[in-house]
Amino acid sequence: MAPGAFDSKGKLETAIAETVVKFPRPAEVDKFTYGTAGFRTKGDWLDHVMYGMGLLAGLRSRKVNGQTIGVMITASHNKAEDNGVKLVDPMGEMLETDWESWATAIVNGHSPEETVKAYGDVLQKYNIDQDKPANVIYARDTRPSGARLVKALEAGLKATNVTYKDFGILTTPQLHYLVRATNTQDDKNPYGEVSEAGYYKKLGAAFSAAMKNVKSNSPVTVDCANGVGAPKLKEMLKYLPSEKESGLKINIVNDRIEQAEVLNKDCGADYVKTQQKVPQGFDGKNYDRWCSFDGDADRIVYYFNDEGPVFRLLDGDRIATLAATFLGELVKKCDFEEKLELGVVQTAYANGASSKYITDVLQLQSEFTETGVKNLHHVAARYDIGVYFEANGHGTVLFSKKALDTIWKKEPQSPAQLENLEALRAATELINQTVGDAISDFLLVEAILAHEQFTVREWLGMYTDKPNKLAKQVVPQRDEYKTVPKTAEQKLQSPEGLQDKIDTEVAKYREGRCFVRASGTEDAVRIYGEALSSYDVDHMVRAVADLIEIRSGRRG
Ligand code: 16G
Ligand code: MG
Repeated sequence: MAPGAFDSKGKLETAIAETVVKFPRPAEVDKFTYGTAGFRTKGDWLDHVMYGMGLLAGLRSRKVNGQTIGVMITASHNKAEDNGVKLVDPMGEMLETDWESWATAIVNGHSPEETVKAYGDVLQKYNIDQDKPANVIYARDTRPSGARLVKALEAGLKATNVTYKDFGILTTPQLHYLVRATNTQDDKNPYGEVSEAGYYKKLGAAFSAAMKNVKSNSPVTVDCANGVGAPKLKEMLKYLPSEKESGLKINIVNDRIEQAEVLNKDCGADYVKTQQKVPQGFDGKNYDRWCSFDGDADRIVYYFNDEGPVFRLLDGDRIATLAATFLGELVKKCDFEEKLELGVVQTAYANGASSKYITDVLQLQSEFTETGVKNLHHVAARYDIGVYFEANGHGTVLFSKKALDTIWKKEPQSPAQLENLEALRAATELINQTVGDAISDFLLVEAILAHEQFTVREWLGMYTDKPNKLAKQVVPQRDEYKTVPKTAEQKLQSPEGLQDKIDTEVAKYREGRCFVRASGTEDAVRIYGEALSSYDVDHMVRAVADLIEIRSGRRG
């Protein structure tokens, strides 16, 4: 490399400087930050960010010896005018945390020189050889701004000599699947075919295997949030056993992707979970089984109307306990010579009754991490079988290499054991190992309900939720609210003295648990509380909210 030049030809700095000016920073944004789920803001303001992510994706690929990196353009459950972007690492997992600050640095340059410098800083920091190959694949959800943003991304990729492929419109988990499939093509056990059809084939075959000896309690209705989940689930149906074979009838509602403004509007997983109500378009009778995907189909929640009608939610905690029960039983029945350790990972927002059920009834290990999928994912990966779910419906199950070897090598000792082994094997194929996936989780839940012959009522009856409340309090400066490390965000270390006051308040309530943490996505703090009765919860959460308001007022 020539002194001071990024590549052997010495042309790269000029290429970046000349192209970045075509995607100027929007005046409206002071600073972009790569948060829990990447960059996310109004689609109109993201061209510059997208260009920068093209640069960073190429750097990341070169850093990992040319393995393929993914770029997903989506704003998940946000309104249609928003958009966002996140990078996917080689095994389909979220971008390594250390690189988030580089993402922030590379998109916040105020001049072409600053962007070039940020690029050079990454090259230098990781000793990256710019002349080596780089590979990137990308996809986007159904948002109107997606097609334009792709152009900005491609400009960043072209400027830095990256080989790239556009996979068009996909769900977020499909892109994660493709990244892993691409990077394992030459392995003994490739993750799957590198195509959208490969995804459906893999899941379809696994679902057929899982349903081989059982029949479903039909039907189920899926609210697709008027997002990308709708066309993709419709495509998935073509690869599933027929209604006659499986007993499962799948209805799809909220599939109007051509009307951008209805995306996530009064529907979808986030709406149902936060509003605790059925979505727009709901026409179910009591006890009808419904579920909702979010806008990019990486989250799912189930629900039904009970007598009354009373709305009943079967959220991520319920899916985690259902999956852990099912997998735990199968592992026991398969009687492996080698012990497989099963654990369930949740965040502090998990209902206490679900955690108690995991430890006391299922006798499994239960752990808590900080909010955000990447945090749960890493802890779950330490188990042979690690189930992780956030209450909001994002989660999956991870199988270690040891678990997979054990499960696939075992010689069944009886026809009954063979059946259990086949069901377990099917589960390892059905579950997306890279990230929470609404389509994959949906098929898993449907297969489990068929195996257990559970109605939604019986599923709900596994345990009784503790009365709880999640409140939000807007504060002048949310970053003042910092939590003590390794407490799963349940203790504040600042503002000083506030945690003591919260503790004093919470101690007044029977079986009270309450914590405050700054949101990573909104200018507010969240207050979560649980206690023996709804009356207690309401009072406790209000009292804690008052403590925060008094503080904010003082600042004011
Ligand atoms: C992001 C996270 C989600 C988390 C949520 C918390 C990913 C892909 N998404 O959407 O897992 O539950 O943030 O939001 O990690 P909050 O910080 O506003 O409470
Ligand atoms: Mg999402």
